[in-house]
Amino acid sequence: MHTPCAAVAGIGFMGPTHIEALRRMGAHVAGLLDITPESGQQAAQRLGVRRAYATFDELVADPEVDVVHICTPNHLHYPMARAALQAGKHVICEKPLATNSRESATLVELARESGRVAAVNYNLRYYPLCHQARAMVQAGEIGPPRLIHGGYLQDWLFLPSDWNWRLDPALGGELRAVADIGTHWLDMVTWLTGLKVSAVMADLATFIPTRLKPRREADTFAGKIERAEDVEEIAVHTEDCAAVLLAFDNGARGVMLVSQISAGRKNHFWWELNGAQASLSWDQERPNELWIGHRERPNELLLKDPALMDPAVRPVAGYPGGHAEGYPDTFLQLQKSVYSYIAAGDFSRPPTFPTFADGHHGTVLCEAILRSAREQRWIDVSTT
Ligand code: SOE
Repeated sequence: MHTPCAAVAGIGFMGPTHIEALRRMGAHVAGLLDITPESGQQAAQRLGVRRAYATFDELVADPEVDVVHICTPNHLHYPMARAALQAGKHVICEKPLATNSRESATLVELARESGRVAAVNYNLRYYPLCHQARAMVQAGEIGPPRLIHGGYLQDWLFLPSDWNWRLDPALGGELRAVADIGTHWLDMVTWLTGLKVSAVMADLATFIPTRLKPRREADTFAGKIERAEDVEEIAVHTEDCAAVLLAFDNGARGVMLVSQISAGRKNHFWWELNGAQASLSWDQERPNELWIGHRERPNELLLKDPALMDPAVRPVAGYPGGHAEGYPDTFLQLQKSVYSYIAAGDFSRPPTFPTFADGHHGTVLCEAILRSAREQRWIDVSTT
Protein backbone atom coordinates (compact mmCIF):
# COMPACT_ATOMS: atom_id res chain seq x y z
CA MET A 1 0.00 0.00 0.00
CA HIS A 2 1.38 3.45 -0.95
CA THR A 3 1.87 5.62 2.17
CA PRO A 4 0.50 9.05 1.27
CA CYS A 5 3.05 11.85 1.10
CA ALA A 6 2.59 15.09 3.09
CA ALA A 7 3.31 18.81 2.91
CA VAL A 8 2.92 21.10 5.92
CA ALA A 9 1.88 24.78 5.84
CA GLY A 10 2.66 26.81 9.00
CA ILE A 11 5.73 26.12 11.10
CA GLY A 12 4.76 27.67 14.46
CA PHE A 13 3.90 25.36 17.38
CA MET A 14 1.71 22.91 15.44
CA GLY A 15 3.64 22.41 12.15
CA PRO A 16 6.70 20.74 13.73
CA THR A 17 4.38 18.63 15.93
CA HIS A 18 2.59 17.35 12.80
CA ILE A 19 5.97 16.66 11.13
CA GLU A 20 7.25 14.69 14.12
CA ALA A 21 4.13 12.50 14.07
CA LEU A 22 4.37 12.03 10.27
CA ARG A 23 7.96 10.80 10.68
CA ARG A 24 7.01 8.38 13.47
CA MET A 25 4.33 7.01 11.16
CA GLY A 26 6.84 6.55 8.33
CA ALA A 27 5.22 9.10 6.00
CA HIS A 28 7.41 11.18 3.71
CA VAL A 29 7.24 14.97 4.19
CA ALA A 30 7.79 16.43 0.71
CA GLY A 31 8.05 20.05 1.85
CA LEU A 32 6.93 22.85 4.10
CA LEU A 33 5.79 26.44 3.90
CA ASP A 34 6.45 29.14 6.48
CA ILE A 35 5.61 32.87 6.73
CA THR A 36 8.52 33.93 4.47
CA PRO A 37 10.62 31.93 2.00
CA GLU A 38 13.67 32.65 4.20
CA SER A 39 12.12 31.37 7.45
CA GLY A 40 10.82 28.41 5.42
CA GLN A 41 14.37 27.57 4.26
CA GLN A 42 15.64 27.77 7.84
CA ALA A 43 12.79 25.59 9.13
CA ALA A 44 13.37 23.03 6.36
CA GLN A 45 17.03 22.79 7.33
CA ARG A 46 16.26 22.61 11.05
CA LEU A 47 13.62 19.92 10.61
CA GLY A 48 15.43 17.98 7.87
CA VAL A 49 12.71 18.57 5.25
CA ARG A 50 13.98 18.55 1.64
CA ARG A 51 11.96 21.40 0.18
CA ALA A 52 10.72 24.81 1.36
CA TYR A 53 7.96 26.17 -0.85
CA ALA A 54 7.93 29.92 -1.50
CA THR A 55 4.10 30.10 -1.74
CA PHE A 56 1.01 28.02 -0.96
CA ASP A 57 0.31 27.82 -4.73
CA GLU A 58 3.67 26.13 -5.13
CA LEU A 59 2.85 23.70 -2.31
CA VAL A 60 -0.50 22.60 -3.75
CA ALA A 61 1.00 22.33 -7.26
CA ASP A 62 3.59 19.77 -6.07
CA PRO A 63 2.51 16.46 -7.70
CA GLU A 64 4.38 14.48 -5.03
CA VAL A 65 2.03 15.75 -2.30
CA ASP A 66 -1.11 13.74 -1.41
CA VAL A 67 -2.06 15.33 1.93
CA VAL A 68 -1.82 19.01 2.91
CA HIS A 69 -1.52 19.78 6.64
CA ILE A 70 -2.77 23.30 7.45
CA CYS A 71 -1.13 24.54 10.68
CA THR A 72 -1.30 28.30 10.06
CA PRO A 73 -3.19 31.02 11.98
CA ASN A 74 -6.96 30.54 11.81
CA HIS A 75 -7.81 33.12 9.11
CA LEU A 76 -5.78 31.12 6.55
CA HIS A 77 -7.55 27.81 7.21
CA TYR A 78 -10.43 28.57 4.84
CA PRO A 79 -8.52 29.84 1.77
CA MET A 80 -5.83 27.18 2.13
CA ALA A 81 -8.22 24.25 2.68
CA ARG A 82 -10.29 25.43 -0.30
CA ALA A 83 -7.24 25.72 -2.58
CA ALA A 84 -5.87 22.35 -1.46
CA LEU A 85 -9.19 20.54 -2.10
CA GLN A 86 -9.54 22.28 -5.46
CA ALA A 87 -6.05 21.04 -6.36
CA GLY A 88 -7.20 17.48 -5.57
CA LYS A 89 -5.30 17.09 -2.29
CA HIS A 90 -6.49 15.48 0.92
CA VAL A 91 -6.44 17.89 3.88
CA ILE A 92 -5.77 17.78 7.63
CA CYS A 93 -6.64 21.23 8.99
CA GLU A 94 -5.97 22.60 12.47
CA LYS A 95 -8.94 23.77 14.55
CA PRO A 96 -10.99 25.90 14.39
CA LEU A 97 -11.75 24.85 10.79
CA ALA A 98 -12.65 28.45 9.84
CA THR A 99 -13.34 31.77 11.54
CA ASN A 100 -17.06 31.65 10.64
CA SER A 101 -19.70 29.05 9.82
CA ARG A 102 -20.31 30.36 6.30
CA GLU A 103 -16.75 29.43 5.40
CA SER A 104 -16.77 26.13 7.30
CA ALA A 105 -20.07 25.16 5.57
CA THR A 106 -18.49 25.91 2.19
CA LEU A 107 -15.52 23.71 3.09
CA VAL A 108 -17.80 20.81 4.04
CA GLU A 109 -19.52 21.13 0.66
CA LEU A 110 -16.22 21.43 -1.22
CA ALA A 111 -14.83 18.37 0.56
CA ARG A 112 -17.93 16.38 -0.46
CA GLU A 113 -17.74 17.50 -4.11
CA SER A 114 -14.00 16.88 -4.33
CA GLY A 115 -14.22 13.32 -3.01
CA ARG A 116 -11.03 14.00 -1.04
CA VAL A 117 -10.49 13.19 2.63
CA ALA A 118 -10.92 16.27 4.83
CA ALA A 119 -10.01 15.96 8.51
CA VAL A 120 -9.82 18.43 11.41
CA ASN A 121 -7.05 18.01 13.96
CA TYR A 122 -9.14 17.44 17.07
CA ASN A 123 -6.16 15.42 18.27
CA LEU A 124 -7.22 15.28 21.93
CA ARG A 125 -9.78 12.60 21.06
CA TYR A 126 -6.81 10.29 20.51
CA TYR A 127 -5.71 9.93 24.12
CA PRO A 128 -6.22 6.16 24.55
CA LEU A 129 -8.41 6.56 27.65
CA CYS A 130 -10.71 9.02 25.87
CA HIS A 131 -11.33 6.33 23.25
CA GLN A 132 -11.89 3.86 26.11
CA ALA A 133 -14.37 6.23 27.79
CA ARG A 134 -16.31 6.58 24.53
CA ALA A 135 -16.48 2.79 24.16
CA MET A 136 -17.81 2.55 27.74
CA VAL A 137 -20.48 5.21 27.08
CA GLN A 138 -21.50 3.44 23.86
CA ALA A 139 -21.75 0.11 25.73
CA GLY A 140 -24.18 1.77 28.18
CA GLU A 141 -21.80 1.36 31.15
CA ILE A 142 -22.64 4.75 32.66
CA GLY A 143 -26.24 4.93 31.46
CA PRO A 144 -27.62 8.00 29.70
CA PRO A 145 -25.42 11.04 30.48
CA ARG A 146 -27.16 13.59 32.72
CA LEU A 147 -24.40 16.08 33.57
CA ILE A 148 -21.48 16.90 31.27
CA HIS A 149 -18.95 19.32 32.73
CA GLY A 150 -15.31 20.39 32.79
CA GLY A 151 -13.18 22.84 30.89
CA TYR A 152 -9.83 23.87 29.54
CA LEU A 153 -7.58 26.18 31.59
CA GLN A 154 -4.17 27.55 30.57
CA ASP A 155 -1.90 30.36 31.79
CA TRP A 156 0.24 31.16 28.76
CA LEU A 157 -1.66 34.48 28.22
CA PHE A 158 -1.73 35.36 31.95
CA LEU A 159 0.51 38.46 31.76
CA PRO A 160 -0.26 41.70 29.86
CA SER A 161 3.13 41.17 28.20
CA ASP A 162 2.05 37.78 26.79
CA TRP A 163 1.30 38.13 23.08
CA ASN A 164 0.40 35.79 20.25
CA TRP A 165 -1.38 36.08 16.89
CA ARG A 166 -4.51 34.57 18.50
CA LEU A 167 -5.05 37.93 20.24
CA ASP A 168 -5.57 39.66 16.89
CA PRO A 169 -9.15 39.02 15.66
CA ALA A 170 -8.04 39.56 12.05
CA LEU A 171 -5.88 36.42 12.38
CA GLY A 172 -7.59 34.40 15.09
CA GLY A 173 -11.25 35.36 14.64
CA GLU A 174 -13.78 37.13 16.87
CA LEU A 175 -13.55 34.49 19.61
CA ARG A 176 -10.23 33.53 21.20
CA ALA A 177 -10.28 31.14 24.21
CA VAL A 178 -13.51 29.50 23.02
CA ALA A 179 -12.25 29.03 19.43
CA ASP A 180 -8.77 27.89 20.44
CA ILE A 181 -9.46 25.52 23.33
CA GLY A 182 -13.24 25.54 23.88
CA THR A 183 -13.65 23.88 20.46
CA HIS A 184 -11.48 20.96 21.67
CA TRP A 185 -13.69 20.55 24.75
CA LEU A 186 -16.98 20.77 22.87
CA ASP A 187 -15.74 18.35 20.23
CA MET A 188 -14.55 15.94 22.93
CA VAL A 189 -17.77 15.77 24.94
CA THR A 190 -20.06 15.55 21.90
CA TRP A 191 -17.84 12.81 20.44
CA LEU A 192 -17.64 10.93 23.77
CA THR A 193 -21.39 10.94 24.31
CA GLY A 194 -22.74 11.04 20.74
CA LEU A 195 -24.96 13.94 21.92
CA LYS A 196 -25.46 17.30 20.27
CA VAL A 197 -25.52 20.67 22.00
CA SER A 198 -29.00 22.09 21.48
CA ALA A 199 -28.64 25.46 23.30
CA VAL A 200 -25.98 27.61 24.98
CA MET A 201 -25.92 30.42 27.53
CA ALA A 202 -22.52 32.10 27.59
CA ASP A 203 -20.61 34.67 29.59
CA LEU A 204 -17.32 35.95 28.12
CA ALA A 205 -14.80 38.12 29.95
CA THR A 206 -11.66 40.06 29.03
CA PHE A 207 -9.64 40.76 32.20
CA ILE A 208 -6.59 42.16 30.40
CA PRO A 209 -7.94 44.91 28.12
CA THR A 210 -4.51 46.16 27.01
CA ARG A 211 -1.51 44.06 26.07
CA LEU A 212 2.05 44.66 24.94
CA LYS A 213 2.61 43.38 21.44
CA PRO A 214 6.20 42.66 20.37
CA ARG A 215 7.04 44.25 17.04
CA ARG A 216 8.27 40.83 15.90
CA GLU A 217 6.22 37.60 15.89
CA ALA A 218 5.85 35.65 19.18
CA ASP A 219 5.28 31.88 19.22
CA THR A 220 2.46 30.08 21.06
CA PHE A 221 3.55 29.50 24.70
CA ALA A 222 6.70 31.62 24.04
CA GLY A 223 5.84 34.14 26.78
CA LYS A 224 7.14 31.74 29.39
CA ILE A 225 10.68 31.82 28.12
CA GLU A 226 11.31 35.17 26.52
CA ARG A 227 10.32 38.81 26.86
CA ALA A 228 10.40 41.32 24.04
CA GLU A 229 11.66 44.83 24.72
CA ASP A 230 10.39 46.41 21.54
CA VAL A 231 6.61 46.48 22.11
CA GLU A 232 3.47 48.47 21.31
CA GLU A 233 0.31 48.77 23.44
CA ILE A 234 -2.75 47.11 21.91
CA ALA A 235 -6.38 47.10 23.10
CA VAL A 236 -7.74 43.55 23.29
CA HIS A 237 -11.42 42.76 22.83
CA THR A 238 -11.44 38.96 22.52
CA GLU A 239 -12.22 36.88 25.62
CA ASP A 240 -9.57 35.71 28.10
CA CYS A 241 -12.11 33.27 29.50
CA ALA A 242 -15.65 31.98 29.07
CA ALA A 243 -18.25 30.22 31.19
CA VAL A 244 -20.90 28.42 29.13
CA LEU A 245 -24.05 26.61 30.23
CA LEU A 246 -25.03 23.86 27.79
CA ALA A 247 -28.21 21.97 27.03
CA PHE A 248 -27.87 18.67 25.13
CA ASP A 249 -30.38 17.01 22.82
CA ASN A 250 -31.09 14.14 25.27
CA GLY A 251 -31.96 16.60 28.06
CA ALA A 252 -28.48 16.44 29.68
CA ARG A 253 -27.10 19.66 31.16
CA GLY A 254 -23.54 20.88 30.99
CA VAL A 255 -21.05 23.55 32.02
CA MET A 256 -17.79 24.45 30.27
CA LEU A 257 -15.16 26.81 31.70
CA VAL A 258 -12.27 27.90 29.47
CA SER A 259 -9.46 30.32 30.27
CA GLN A 260 -6.03 31.32 29.03
CA ILE A 261 -5.25 33.37 32.18
CA SER A 262 -5.44 30.80 35.04
CA ALA A 263 -2.05 30.99 36.78
CA GLY A 264 -0.56 27.55 37.31
CA ARG A 265 -2.90 25.78 34.91
CA LYS A 266 -0.71 24.89 31.94
CA ASN A 267 -2.85 22.74 29.71
CA HIS A 268 -5.57 21.63 32.10
CA PHE A 269 -8.24 20.06 29.91
CA TRP A 270 -10.66 17.90 31.83
CA TRP A 271 -14.15 16.50 31.45
CA GLU A 272 -16.61 14.61 33.63
CA LEU A 273 -19.72 12.69 32.62
CA ASN A 274 -22.34 11.83 35.26
CA GLY A 275 -24.66 9.17 33.85
CA ALA A 276 -27.76 7.50 35.24
CA GLN A 277 -25.65 4.49 36.38
CA ALA A 278 -22.05 5.69 36.87
CA SER A 279 -19.62 8.54 36.18
CA LEU A 280 -16.40 8.94 34.19
CA SER A 281 -13.77 11.63 34.53
CA TRP A 282 -10.41 12.35 32.84
CA ASP A 283 -7.77 15.08 32.94
CA GLN A 284 -5.20 15.78 30.20
CA GLU A 285 -2.54 16.51 32.83
CA ARG A 286 -2.93 12.90 34.10
CA PRO A 287 -3.85 11.35 30.75
CA ASN A 288 -3.12 7.74 31.64
CA GLU A 289 -5.80 7.55 34.35
CA LEU A 290 -9.57 7.21 33.85
CA TRP A 291 -11.72 7.69 36.95
CA ILE A 292 -14.87 5.58 37.13
CA GLY A 293 -17.34 6.74 39.77
CA HIS A 294 -19.95 4.52 41.49
CA ARG A 295 -22.62 5.03 44.11
CA GLU A 296 -22.95 1.50 45.49
CA ARG A 297 -19.39 0.19 45.28
CA PRO A 298 -15.90 1.68 45.50
CA ASN A 299 -14.75 3.97 42.73
CA GLU A 300 -12.17 2.70 40.23
CA LEU A 301 -9.08 4.17 38.57
CA LEU A 302 -8.26 2.56 35.23
CA LEU A 303 -4.56 2.98 34.34
CA LYS A 304 -3.98 2.98 30.60
CA ASP A 305 -3.31 -0.58 29.55
CA PRO A 306 -4.39 -1.87 26.14
CA ALA A 307 -4.97 -5.30 27.69
CA LEU A 308 -7.66 -3.79 29.93
CA MET A 309 -9.25 -1.63 27.23
CA ASP A 310 -12.17 -2.43 24.94
CA PRO A 311 -10.68 -4.54 22.08
CA ALA A 312 -12.13 -2.14 19.48
CA VAL A 313 -10.10 0.81 20.80
CA ARG A 314 -6.87 -1.01 21.80
CA PRO A 315 -4.98 0.07 18.65
CA VAL A 316 -5.15 3.72 19.82
CA ALA A 317 -2.76 2.77 22.64
CA GLY A 318 0.74 2.64 21.14
CA TYR A 319 2.50 1.17 24.18
CA PRO A 320 1.77 -1.54 26.77
CA GLY A 321 0.36 -0.86 30.25
CA GLY A 322 2.52 1.25 32.52
CA HIS A 323 4.19 3.02 29.58
CA ALA A 324 2.85 6.57 29.69
CA GLU A 325 1.46 8.15 26.51
CA GLY A 326 0.91 11.86 26.02
CA TYR A 327 0.23 14.85 23.80
CA PRO A 328 2.55 14.03 20.83
CA ASP A 329 1.10 10.51 20.65
CA THR A 330 -2.37 11.94 19.97
CA PHE A 331 -1.10 13.52 16.73
CA LEU A 332 0.42 10.21 15.68
CA GLN A 333 -2.80 8.30 16.34
CA LEU A 334 -5.00 10.85 14.51
CA GLN A 335 -2.68 10.83 11.53
CA LYS A 336 -2.55 7.01 11.49
CA SER A 337 -6.32 6.97 11.38
CA VAL A 338 -6.48 9.47 8.46
CA TYR A 339 -3.55 8.07 6.46
CA SER A 340 -4.66 4.44 6.70
CA TYR A 341 -8.15 5.50 5.55
CA ILE A 342 -6.63 7.32 2.55
CA ALA A 343 -4.30 4.42 1.74
CA ALA A 344 -7.21 1.93 1.82
CA GLY A 345 -8.90 4.05 -0.85
CA ASP A 346 -12.58 3.32 -0.02
CA PHE A 347 -13.96 6.73 0.91
CA SER A 348 -17.51 5.41 1.18
CA ARG A 349 -16.58 3.91 4.58
CA PRO A 350 -17.58 6.00 7.63
CA PRO A 351 -14.54 8.07 8.65
CA THR A 352 -12.84 7.04 11.87
CA PHE A 353 -11.42 10.54 12.46
CA PRO A 354 -12.81 14.07 12.99
CA THR A 355 -14.01 15.47 9.67
CA PHE A 356 -14.78 18.91 8.24
CA ALA A 357 -18.40 18.31 9.32
CA ASP A 358 -17.16 18.12 12.93
CA GLY A 359 -15.11 21.29 12.35
CA HIS A 360 -18.23 23.01 11.01
CA HIS A 361 -20.20 22.01 14.16
CA GLY A 362 -17.42 23.71 16.12
CA THR A 363 -17.77 27.02 14.29
CA VAL A 364 -21.58 26.88 14.58
CA LEU A 365 -21.22 26.43 18.36
CA CYS A 366 -18.69 29.29 18.55
CA GLU A 367 -21.16 31.62 16.83
CA ALA A 368 -23.99 30.59 19.13
CA ILE A 369 -21.73 31.23 22.16
CA LEU A 370 -20.71 34.66 20.89
CA ARG A 371 -24.31 35.61 20.18
CA SER A 372 -25.48 34.36 23.56
CA ALA A 373 -22.80 36.43 25.36
CA ARG A 374 -23.71 39.55 23.38
CA GLU A 375 -27.48 39.18 23.80
CA GLN A 376 -27.21 37.77 27.36
CA ARG A 377 -29.70 34.97 26.75
CA TRP A 378 -29.96 31.30 25.79
CA ILE A 379 -29.38 30.67 22.06
CA ASP A 380 -30.68 27.58 20.26
CA VAL A 381 -27.99 25.94 18.19
CA SER A 382 -28.74 25.23 14.57
CA THR A 383 -26.40 22.58 13.19
CA THR A 384 -27.37 22.98 9.54
C1 SOE B 1 -2.76 26.98 22.54
O1 SOE B 1 -3.81 27.35 23.35
C2 SOE B 1 -2.81 25.49 22.18
O2 SOE B 1 -1.63 25.20 21.49
C3 SOE B 1 -4.01 25.12 21.33
O3 SOE B 1 -4.03 25.81 20.11
C4 SOE B 1 -3.99 23.61 21.11
O4 SOE B 1 -5.06 23.21 20.29
C5 SOE B 1 -4.07 22.95 22.48
O5 SOE B 1 -4.15 21.55 22.36
C6 SOE B 1 -2.88 23.34 23.31
O6 SOE B 1 -2.85 24.75 23.41
